[in-house]
Order: sequence, then structure tokens, then C-alpha cells
Amino acid sequence: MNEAFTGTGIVKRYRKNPILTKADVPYPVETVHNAGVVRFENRYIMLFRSHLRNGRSIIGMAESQDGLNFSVRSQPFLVPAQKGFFAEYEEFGVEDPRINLVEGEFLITYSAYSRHGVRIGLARTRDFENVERIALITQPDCRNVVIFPEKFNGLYARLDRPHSQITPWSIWISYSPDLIHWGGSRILIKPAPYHWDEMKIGPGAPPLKTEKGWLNIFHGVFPTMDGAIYRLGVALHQLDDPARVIGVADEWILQPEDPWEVTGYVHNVVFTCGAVLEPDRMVRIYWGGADSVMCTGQASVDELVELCVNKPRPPL
Ligand code: BMA
Repeated sequence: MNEAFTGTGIVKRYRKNPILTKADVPYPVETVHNAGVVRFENRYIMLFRSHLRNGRSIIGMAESQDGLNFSVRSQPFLVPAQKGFFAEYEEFGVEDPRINLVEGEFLITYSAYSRHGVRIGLARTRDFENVERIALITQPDCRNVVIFPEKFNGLYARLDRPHSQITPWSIWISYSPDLIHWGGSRILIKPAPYHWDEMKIGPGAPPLKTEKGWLNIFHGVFPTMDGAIYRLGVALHQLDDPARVIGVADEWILQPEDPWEVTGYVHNVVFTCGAVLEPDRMVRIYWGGADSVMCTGQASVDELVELCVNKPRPPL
């Protein structure tokens, strides 16, 4: 057991959480949360969301040698486009970036908010110095897009979460030949009635490849008289056909417990946009606490996979 991590649950929290707060950011922001994280050239790159004082969000970047101690770049990484096609759809902010490593390129999927709703923007970087917007890849309203690292039958695949008035918000899959045009959509996982995720679910970290399947770490929300509680759960998708769900774990893997998860900008939230599978078979999970700070912890990939296989609930 690594003494830097502690806890009785399946996810052990880093003892020195939170790992990043607004005090670490060299430009004015009110929050630091919901970050995507990847390993790149022997370091960890974090793209995190921050609220500005007008209530709209931008995306900053932090770097780390060990995935625990991060330093923030002096300038934000992605702010709402000021002109051109994207400006109309990013007017209210850019949020919740995922960094998807797909065939050697880093594809960033982020929520683009505007008076027309929320849709997903796709941007690309190879070096985290230059970033290029490619397309808006969903209509409104849709959030939480993560792209699988590999193609299936020649097609890219993504998990996403469209919104609907007549059913709880669920996890879907869709496919694309070019990352721009998507279709073949199918529902994969629905919230379970009177369950920790009964209100809504959505993809969290980009799927991690394991021997037994793609590990999908997602968020689930339960409504209470005191507001919603955001927790994390896991599901396993078949390696050669991610539309086949091998198992959705019945139990959550992480819930708000530390003071900075229970209290903050939005109470009772743990929300992930990124996780890294380490060579020692631990999954380092990164999550926003109460939409205010960034935290991390780790879990054994084998235990997470077992939870999906041995304690499943119906996906739909
Ligand atoms: C969701 C998103 C997340 C946020 C969560 C809790 O709808 O807006 O970015 O972390 O709510 O506020």
C-alpha cells in the first residue's frame, strides 16, 4: 500500500488533496475543477476548468512530473473563441475538457455553452503548445463526450450524453469515419431507478484499455431534498465492440466525503474528466471537488474491473 493514498473505499484518496486550487492559478479565477489529465513525454498534463467572475468558464493548463504536484501555466489554454464560427457557440464559456489520446493525437472534447444550448467542441493538439479547433461535433443539448483510443471496424467511437425531457439522461455510443460526422447512435447505459445514479449519468474519463475490456469511469447523480449528489461509477465495455456492455457496477466507487467535496461552489460533487492507467496497474483518477478544487486518488484496475464483472446491475 502506497502511504501517500488513504481510505477504506475502492478509491484511495491522495493524502494531500486538494492538489490544485484557485490559489495556484496565476490569473484571476474563482474555481479549478473538472480536469482532463494525460501522460505526455514523461510528464502529466492537466487541462482544468475555471469559472471567471462573470460565471463563465475557461480552460487552463497545469504540468507535473509525478501527477500529484502541478504547476499552472501563466496563460489559459483555451478561452471562448472571439471570432469566426466557434464564437457563436462558445459565448457562455468552455467547460469540462477531456483529453483523448487517439492514434497518437490528443483530441480535446469540451462543452461549448451559448444561448443556443450546450454542444461539444473538438480541438486537437500534438504538443500542448498549439491547439486547433476542428469542429462542433454534437447538436445541443449534449455533453460529456469521450473518444475511444482505437477505431472499431474503421470507425472512431465515442460515448456521449444527450439530454432528453422524457427519460433520465443516459450514456450513448456513436461512430464516425472522420471525427466530424457522427452517427449510428445507440443507448448503452441508463440510470437505475432508486439507485445512486437514478437522476442522470454521463461519461467521465476517456475509456481505459484493460485486458478484460474498456473501463468506463462515469458520473451518476442522485436527487435529495438537499440537492443533487454527484458520485462516480464504473462500467466495462467489450474490447472489440464497445457497444456491448460487459457489466455496470452496482455500487459507486467514489462519493463526496472530504470537506472540499461536500462544500464549495456546488455542494456534494465529485466529477471526473480524466484518469491515467499507471504501469503498476493502479488507475489514478482525477476529480473536481464541489466544482471548486482538483483532487486525485487511485484504485487497482483489477478491483475496478472485478466490481463491474462480479457485482453488476442491468445496463438498461
Ligand atoms: C454538471 C456539469 C459539471 C458540474 C456538475 C455539478 O451538470 O455542469 O460540470 O461539475 O454539473 O455542478
